[in-house]
Amino acid sequence: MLFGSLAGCAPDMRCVKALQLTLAVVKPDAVAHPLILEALHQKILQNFLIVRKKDLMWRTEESERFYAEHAGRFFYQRLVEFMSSGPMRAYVLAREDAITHWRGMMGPTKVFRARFTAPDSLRGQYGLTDTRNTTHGSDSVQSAKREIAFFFPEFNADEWMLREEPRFRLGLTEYNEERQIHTLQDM
Ligand code: 3AN
Repeated sequence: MLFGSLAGCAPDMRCVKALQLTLAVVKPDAVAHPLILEALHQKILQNFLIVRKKDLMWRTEESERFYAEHAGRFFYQRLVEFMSSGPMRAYVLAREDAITHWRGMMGPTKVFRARFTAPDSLRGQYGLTDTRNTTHGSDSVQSAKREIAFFFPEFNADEWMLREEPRFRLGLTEYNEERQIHTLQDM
């Protein structure tokens, strides 16, 4: 199943195994359309606990730094310009298998392939081109750590795992409508 409740968790969001964090980004092509942005937020909410959320816009330098590993590839310049062309939304998401689940929800990088092989995926539904492909997601534990720190330098993931993860895992959270994130219930 592509979308659903949190794996390993009861319907009330209590989970057995430790939660994992990932970085999810809604790219400028999707943020430009409020209805798509809202649909993506609702899908995220059905599948993850939202630990942090931030609306932001990059300068070219940040875009170049984030995608440095792709420097020299034919799509690099296009990618860098696109990612600094308009507002984005970044999330720190939690769930037991956060990295692979979000990658699965996104679907293949290439939109043509996404439309045919994973039509219900986010890129299959909303992707415009191979560059303007709606969302980004970390592809490993190491990249999640690096990318979360890149977008949320003020967020200490180790500290969160130590102090908040146990209570998030137990479902002791509530969704804050105003901030659009999950927060710990008052003790
Ligand atoms: P993914 O985002 O699926 O992990 P990566 O890391 O290979 O894919 O590529 C990073 C970004 O570079 C993609 N999200 C996409 O915007 C862009 N990109 C990758 N491959 C291509 C391509 N063949 N043509 C145009 N843009 C591409």
